[in-house]
Amino acid sequence: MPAGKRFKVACIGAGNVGATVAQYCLDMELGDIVLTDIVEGLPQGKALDMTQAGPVRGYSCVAYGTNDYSDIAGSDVVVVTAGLPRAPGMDRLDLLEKNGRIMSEVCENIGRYAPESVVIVVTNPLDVMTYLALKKLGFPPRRVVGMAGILDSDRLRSFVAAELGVSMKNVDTMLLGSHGDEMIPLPRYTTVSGVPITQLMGQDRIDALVERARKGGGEIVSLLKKGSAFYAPGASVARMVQCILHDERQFVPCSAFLTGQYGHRDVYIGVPVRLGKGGVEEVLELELSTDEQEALNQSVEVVRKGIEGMKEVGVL
Ligand code: TXD
Repeated sequence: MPAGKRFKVACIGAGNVGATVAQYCLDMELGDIVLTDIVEGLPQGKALDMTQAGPVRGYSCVAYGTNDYSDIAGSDVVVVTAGLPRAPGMDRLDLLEKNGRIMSEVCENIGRYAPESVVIVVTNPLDVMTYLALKKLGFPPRRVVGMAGILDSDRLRSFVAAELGVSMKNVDTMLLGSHGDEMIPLPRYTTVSGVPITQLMGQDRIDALVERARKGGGEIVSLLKKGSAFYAPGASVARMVQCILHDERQFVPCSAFLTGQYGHRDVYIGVPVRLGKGGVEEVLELELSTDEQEALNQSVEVVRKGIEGMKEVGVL
């Protein structure tokens, strides 16, 4: 980056998650934000409000709201949260078609105005939408990555910390597979300051915490009644933005394109990656037990069905 120039982060979709990503990115002083949405006034209002928090929070970066895609020009990172939630009566294919069409339109504009960016996809169904984004953008796969694993792992970290009465900062974990119900925890890689939790609690407690993390999104949806989680998802995306812009090369779980790793190719699934300036710099292959490999294969099958579904409805 030339001296004196700030990074630029575009958030496409200024709803709950998009706006929270923007807010965390500003607070972390990662760069200036462009918030865009199809709803007129929404991104403008939220951007103005966020910028006005700057003097109190002590950041110099600003947010700009727009309904015009050309304003994302030159963005270093583009975060896509645009989409519709699954409404009552809408089946899986309906949602795939609707969000697939939105994703296609969004990607056409990213390709036109921010062709050098790293794109982080957040819209559900996550692995399927990230695959669609890759195909529509035609970017190298390392520059198209999905967010889900950091969120699932952060949920598990918070539950483990509460259970053991230790700081959340001391708990680390790695997991695989799709988002939520399909996640594959790796308790032997879940540690408190390097000590595996398998040495700190019984298998029954580990199972209970993993189950709660797996259903973590649903637990929040049923409490909120309307809408879904956005603070932890927003924080998880902001951490990915930070890894990329600051070339941190953190080892984190993300939805990444496989080219033979774990026995799969031409599909997106949650795996450990090294995340840095170029996006996904490497997919790390862990040794898996037979059960874990089997669970990953099943997760991949679900994603493949989603990809087939998009072909059925003519989005892909
Ligand atoms: O872990 C994860 N990946 C997730 C995914 C965690 C949380 C949320 N997850 C998914 O993200 C969720 O299932 C949705 O598919 C997205 C966005 O969730 P959010 O809670 O932010 O939804 P909102 O508040 O409904 O915001 C969506 C916005 C809304 O303002 C729409 O007007 C806008 O998307 N939208 C568009 N913006 C731009 N362009 C187009 N075409 C468009 N269509 C809708």
